[in-house]
Amino acid sequence: MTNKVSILMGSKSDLEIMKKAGEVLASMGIDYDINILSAHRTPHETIEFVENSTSDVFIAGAGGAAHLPGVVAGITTKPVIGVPVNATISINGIDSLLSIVQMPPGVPVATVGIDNAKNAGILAAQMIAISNQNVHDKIVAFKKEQHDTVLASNDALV
Ligand code: RP5
Repeated sequence: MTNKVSILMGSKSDLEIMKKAGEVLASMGIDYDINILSAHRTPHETIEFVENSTSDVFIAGAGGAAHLPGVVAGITTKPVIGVPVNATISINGIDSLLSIVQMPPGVPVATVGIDNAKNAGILAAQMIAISNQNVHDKIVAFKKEQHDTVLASNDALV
């Protein structure tokens, strides 16, 4: 069975941020789809998409009154990772962050930092790596590269 991730965002204006999640997934060899679907502007299409999706993990990003990740989490039994986007209407991303992280008990959304779609991609990959050896190996390699880069930058200081 091929693992898959669905990336959703509330507006085209979120794309520059949200595409970073896709770049991580692609680098790990994980299949994904990416769609603009809004909790407020296209609620029926959002529900229909999530109900019909076979993805293992959802990544949802939105800004301002950022309800999309929570709505997705209310529909699916799969893990949902929320990305608070610092949109033009947003109050420095703080409104987006609080809208996404302050979910009611029973409907969790794993929330990453403001605009940090890269971490959403990594977290989704780590979830998939639990049962996918190829992705696990890629995560191990990613961590090693990150580790070596820090040590090399330290060595370059002197
Ligand atoms: C949210 O409103 C979207 O996720 C976006 O971050 C924000 C602004 O949307 P646009 O007015 O740019 O389409 O629903």
